[in-house]
Amino acid sequence: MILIKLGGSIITNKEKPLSARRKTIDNLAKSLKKIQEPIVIVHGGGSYGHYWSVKYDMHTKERKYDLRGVAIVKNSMIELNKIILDSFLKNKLNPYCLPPTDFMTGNKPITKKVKEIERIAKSGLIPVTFGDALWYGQNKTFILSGDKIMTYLAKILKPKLCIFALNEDGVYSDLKSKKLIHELKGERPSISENKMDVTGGMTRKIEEASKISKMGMNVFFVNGNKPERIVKAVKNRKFEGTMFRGK
Ligand code: IP8
Repeated sequence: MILIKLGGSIITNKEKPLSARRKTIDNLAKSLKKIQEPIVIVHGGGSYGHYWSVKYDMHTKERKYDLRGVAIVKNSMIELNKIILDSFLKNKLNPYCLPPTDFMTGNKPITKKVKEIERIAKSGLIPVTFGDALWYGQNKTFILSGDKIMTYLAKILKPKLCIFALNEDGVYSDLKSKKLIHELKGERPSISENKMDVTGGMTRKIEEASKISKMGMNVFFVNGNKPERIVKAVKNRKFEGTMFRGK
């Protein structure tokens, strides 16, 4: 099984609120069609979920956030999710929409439900889940990042490969020269922070990728604008991006 995160920066235009990059999403779907093994998709919030989370000052900490914000963030994620599902359907994939409420209780994954995701993927359907605003309990809510979902799913499902599709070639050792790091073995590179992202942008991704690779799985950061690189990584094990080697 292959676990793939479609980052918000690749599926939406982060400069413009509520704008999906439909052509890019279609191209990603076309490439995913070429993968012959079970896949599970997680997608981020980009200029949908993050736009509203910033407006309503909502974060990953469990708190009593404005309920209007909770409702609006959730609604915007459904809207973005629908765009992804429609694109998958149009490109002859069979997506199976799974909001995180289907396998999370509070801030914990429900193991039995997560294991079911693997069976769904093995049937040929493609489970599609996403970062979201979630109920925590005692009138508290929180923003669950799709990156965190990747770690939860990886821990239980032990995919052959975890892929993060980004709007960059991978992790750069130097942001100015964009010198790509091809492989990381446990060490964590320091990078500058993205302020518009309530869940922590690239820093969060690197943190989750390190956690997953420490559990023994390979994690691959790839440019989602070049979706054939995803297919190559899955099929030929040729990696044009940054590989976090599992230990
Ligand atoms: O973009 C967060 O998911 P992420 C989604 O994967 C929301 O961090 C609702 C902001």
